[in-house]
Amino acid sequence: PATIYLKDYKEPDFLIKTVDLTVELGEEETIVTSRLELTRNDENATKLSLNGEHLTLQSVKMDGHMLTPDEYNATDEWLHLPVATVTTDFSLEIVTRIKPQENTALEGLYKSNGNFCTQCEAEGFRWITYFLDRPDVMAIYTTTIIGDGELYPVMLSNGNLMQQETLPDGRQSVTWHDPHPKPSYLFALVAGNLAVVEDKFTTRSGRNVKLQIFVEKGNEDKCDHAMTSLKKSMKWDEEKYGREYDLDIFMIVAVSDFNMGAMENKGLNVFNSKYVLASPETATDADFDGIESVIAHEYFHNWTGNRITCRDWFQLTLKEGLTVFRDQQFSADMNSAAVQRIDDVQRLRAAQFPEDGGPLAHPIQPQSYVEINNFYTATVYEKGAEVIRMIHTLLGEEKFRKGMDLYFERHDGQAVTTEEFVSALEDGSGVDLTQFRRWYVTPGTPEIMVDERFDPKTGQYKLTLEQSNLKAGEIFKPLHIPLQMGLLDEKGQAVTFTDGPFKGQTEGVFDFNKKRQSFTFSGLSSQPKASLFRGFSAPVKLRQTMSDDALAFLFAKDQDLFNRWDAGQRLASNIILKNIEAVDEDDTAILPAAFLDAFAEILSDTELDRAFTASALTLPGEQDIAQRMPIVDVDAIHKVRENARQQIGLTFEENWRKLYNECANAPTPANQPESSSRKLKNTALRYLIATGREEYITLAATQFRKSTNMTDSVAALSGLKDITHPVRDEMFADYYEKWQKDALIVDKWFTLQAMSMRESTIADIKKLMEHPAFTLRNPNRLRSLIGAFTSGNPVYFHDKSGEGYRILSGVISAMNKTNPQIAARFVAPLGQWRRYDEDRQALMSAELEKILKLPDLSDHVYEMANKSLH
Ligand code: HT7
Ligand code: ZN
Repeated sequence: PATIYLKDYKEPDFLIKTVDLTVELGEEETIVTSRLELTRNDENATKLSLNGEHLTLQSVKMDGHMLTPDEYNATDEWLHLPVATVTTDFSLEIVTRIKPQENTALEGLYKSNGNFCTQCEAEGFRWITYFLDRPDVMAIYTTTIIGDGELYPVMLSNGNLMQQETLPDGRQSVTWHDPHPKPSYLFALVAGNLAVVEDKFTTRSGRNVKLQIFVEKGNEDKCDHAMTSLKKSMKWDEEKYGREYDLDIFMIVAVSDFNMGAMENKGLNVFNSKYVLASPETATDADFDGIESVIAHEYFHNWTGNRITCRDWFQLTLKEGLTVFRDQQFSADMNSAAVQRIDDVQRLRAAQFPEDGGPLAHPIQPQSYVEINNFYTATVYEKGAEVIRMIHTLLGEEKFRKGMDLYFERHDGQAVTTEEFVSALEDGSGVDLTQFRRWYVTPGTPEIMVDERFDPKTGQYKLTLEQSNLKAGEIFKPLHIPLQMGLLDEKGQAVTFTDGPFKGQTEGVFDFNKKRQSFTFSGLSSQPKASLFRGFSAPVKLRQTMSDDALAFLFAKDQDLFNRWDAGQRLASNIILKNIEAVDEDDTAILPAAFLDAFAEILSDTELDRAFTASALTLPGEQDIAQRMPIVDVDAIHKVRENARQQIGLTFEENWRKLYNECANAPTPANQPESSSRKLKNTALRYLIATGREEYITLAATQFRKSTNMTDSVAALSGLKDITHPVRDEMFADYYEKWQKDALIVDKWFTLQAMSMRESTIADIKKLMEHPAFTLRNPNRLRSLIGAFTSGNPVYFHDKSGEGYRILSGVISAMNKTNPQIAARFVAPLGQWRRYDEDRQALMSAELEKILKLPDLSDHVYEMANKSLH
């Protein structure tokens, strides 16, 4: 397969001004007639090459003249047409036939539960018709959908509704027109027998916008939260960024078969139903949060992605990093900012750090790719968002807004590069970002070594930081890193700086832009404790040796809530790692007094937000701990972490019981959402179950039986999933019996079992793959079982028999042809093989080799497996 390089970018030879599409939907096949108005962009071009895949070409007309097959050249991927150099403007009419019913890849036009829908990002439009399918070709679209009005009463496309009629042959015809020029990846079409929930929003300049959410019939009562989230997002973007919506209608359609979370098509967002449908009985609090943030994310794309789009796919982070940053800001404003930040960083560390440390590492602006779908990664999205956040931190809120205003003003209606984005921020703010630009092209996570010196005689404290980045290799040059920090005195009070750029303040953002750099602070009476990279001000790994006591001190006292949480996580990881070294001699984790005291302090602090308390009292996950081991020992990590959980459960048993009862029965403190009480209550429940006492199994079972909300039901099941006990089987059976008709809830049932720690887990998973409700065809179902197993069950995925790896490679080979996008996404866990012992390395790489030998290997899977192996 060919590799595409950023350095080879060339403007298109021709541009498309208008697109007039007629899509005739049929039960066997769909006929697409595309009328294009084109114009020359390169005076020397003699050939127009249009992308097209999986299409049957019926006819081509140029300027009204029907071309004969010898006048064009159609291949599997292209339609080449000669164009005389004297021709400037011309028209084309292309008729193609496609089979959406047979489309299992969920790209282009496909059917989901009997409804037609599209997914065109990144290169799906070429599955619908021949086109210049690249984001720098922006055109105005008019779309007519024709089909059986009884089967498909709802027919939607981008823009505003122009006409709806019944044709003489009885078919329904609906025409939409989108006045905003857009790239083809933002095209959308939906047709089906769907229910609609409506609302409205008036923009601050007085435009009345109709809001519609289309769902399968019977789901109308599960749209309230999505609708509220949409209205909040629209208002927030006006207030925070001055961005208004620009059409008279905004539509969301929920579909059950979708490769990713959602898609920001202009005026017609298509969503995975997971990110729309919710009621307290059917969705957890985490699901509610997910919906709020994905609705916001897609809505915010209207300005960061749609009005201003990417010049080419190497610029993907231009829209994705920026939009993730904006949705994170939004969620922080809607909820507890500290908890939001903790969740965001946890996600980054869990998904992006391993990617950046492994064979699939790439800069947020990749320089080459084989298959662009493989670059919708945690790096482009989540690290991309951190890069924007660092610009925000360096500029400050006011200058950042000035920069963003200039970006919108300068580039509205254009397809641009990340360089143009950074220049606009620089010009709007007046802040030099020359060195900062290196973040865009540097792969790998910087590591920061810390050296501290205090001179009691002079009262001077000298902090020396050194940055390094193994992945950057030859191209390593120091990055411009915002160091947000403060100092704490011996009582834990914030120290006021007596000199330097932040004199008189207790916190500052320092420019750390050299390989090795010192920062000095004077006027101190004793050695301070430094609280570094507050709020996770840069996506770096801090390599700082700190005593348990020092970490416990920050855990208990730091003014910055994020760093308080982080100190607790570092402390717990240190302790677990120390215990792992001793695991062969003694199975019991030893939790030092410093840790238990700090834990007790947080446990009894009723002033803290309950959701924060829950996060602070949760031990780092097994994968977090694994990241700190040169060779990961999944079994030892699990054993020691579980021992620690049991010890914490037993040591604070009375506190957990009290907390459980308080959170379950007493009202939630004012200014905190109900969900924070559920989160803390269920944290307490997990520790109580960890004690091993039978009475808490009964408590979980009672919670499950009495629960009226999905959060508590799932938490109870999750608490029981690892035990072998009749109650466990009864609960899982009851749950399935009750919810078997609701796909999203059944997904949770699969996930919980995939993450079980019972000895029978591998056999159970194989059995579940044979379950009548399991299918490889639905990405949500696949992720719920196989995704949860590979990313959420390290012990059994890495079972020394190699069975976990074989399950995964079996799924990849089964999906390689039917849905290569999804198949490729499942390769990454095997790519981590170098992190494991020799036996596992051999087993994992053997599966990668097997995958590479598959007949008809897709480019998607090839690229991931090949990079993972070598
Ligand atoms: N921009 C959207 C990306 C997306 C996507 C990409 C490839 C294949 C399928 C896809 N579905 C959605 C989603 C987003 O980031 O907002
Ligand atoms: Zn996005």
